[in-house]
Amino acid sequence: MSTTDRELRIGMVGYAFMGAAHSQAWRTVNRVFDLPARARMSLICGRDTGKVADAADRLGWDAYTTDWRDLINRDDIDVVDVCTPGDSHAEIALAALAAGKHVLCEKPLANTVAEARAMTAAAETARAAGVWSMCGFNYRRVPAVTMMRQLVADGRLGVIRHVRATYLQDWIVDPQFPLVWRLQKDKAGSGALGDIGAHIIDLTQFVTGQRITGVSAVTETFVKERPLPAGSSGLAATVDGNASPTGPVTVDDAAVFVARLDGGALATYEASRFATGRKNALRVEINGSLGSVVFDLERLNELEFYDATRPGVEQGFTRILVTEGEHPYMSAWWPPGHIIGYEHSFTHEMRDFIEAVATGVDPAPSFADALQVQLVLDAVTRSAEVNSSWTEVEPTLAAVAV
Ligand code: SOE
Repeated sequence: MSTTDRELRIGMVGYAFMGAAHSQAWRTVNRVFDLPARARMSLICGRDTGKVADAADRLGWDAYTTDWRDLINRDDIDVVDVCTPGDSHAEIALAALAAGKHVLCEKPLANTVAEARAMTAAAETARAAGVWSMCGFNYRRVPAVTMMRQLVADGRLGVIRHVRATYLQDWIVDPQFPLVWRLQKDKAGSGALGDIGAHIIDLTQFVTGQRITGVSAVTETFVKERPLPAGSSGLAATVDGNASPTGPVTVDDAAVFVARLDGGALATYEASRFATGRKNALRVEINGSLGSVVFDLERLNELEFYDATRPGVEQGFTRILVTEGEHPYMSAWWPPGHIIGYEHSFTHEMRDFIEAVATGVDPAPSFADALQVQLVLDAVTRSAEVNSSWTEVEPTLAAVAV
């Protein structure tokens, strides 16, 4: 393993789901990959003293603080890892870049295009001083997804005609599920669109090398009022002057859109939190003139590949088990066939971030790449608001059997 004594001292803000996933990756990355620097889990930050102290102990951080500005101002922190809800990404990342800290920021980059533009401009300025930044679209780092990109880049699919992407969850199907931060626009920026739609936007652009140039979209909020979480403050909607135990959902529950990509492909996207039975179901299919490839997160060690250049009698979708040593990232893990999981994508993300920062090259996806995703999110939201392309179906006069 690595013999380097060079350290990158990490300060992470946030300790919930993404904080835990990033902590696992920071703990593991130097034990698996030989890198020019070692990540030191120096400081974790969270607002609640008791909870962040517990997180420091449980997740393996040297120390903790409740003030992210303290974290940023310390001379013994080199990297700021932003794992907070989207409403604080810009403030924290801008301050960290100004303080000369490298930044890894969770997706989506920001809650608005304006914030994303400011973060991208600050990242451009910081880059000139050798300060690097990256946005954490982790699914790019699933070996099968990286291999998907290689198949397209190598021309194995020919001209890309279709992109078909869905990201489906069902954790808020119950109308009694409380009004958590992900369901509040001022905290999350958007709902399923920005949370999981951002992933399939980034992933499909990464795999095809094409960018989305236009969209036509519909969004829906199926459950418009939800119980307030226990201990909510400031959220209590009042009804006739009396505190109401519910509050308004201010984000989309589902977003569906068609898109054109700049290489000519036609694409469909669906991001929903109401796909009952689908827990974290991300699926992307790319159809080209010479073949097709399918990635399914529930079988993340595999790709389905259709090679239309094979003799007709041999044609059919084949299953590629992406666990060989020559597959992306896999030589660092186990022998062929010993599969990896969701959390490995974060370890690969930290691997690439550490190598880029330690060798002084731009990590990908950059804030500029993430800004492009933000621009697509914004276009989808604006399209859904006006949706001028929406054509009503003429109602029939008589009831018809459907
Ligand atoms: C939403 O529940 C979520 O946690 C996303 O925020 C993550 O980005 C995704 O990887 C899993 O689902």
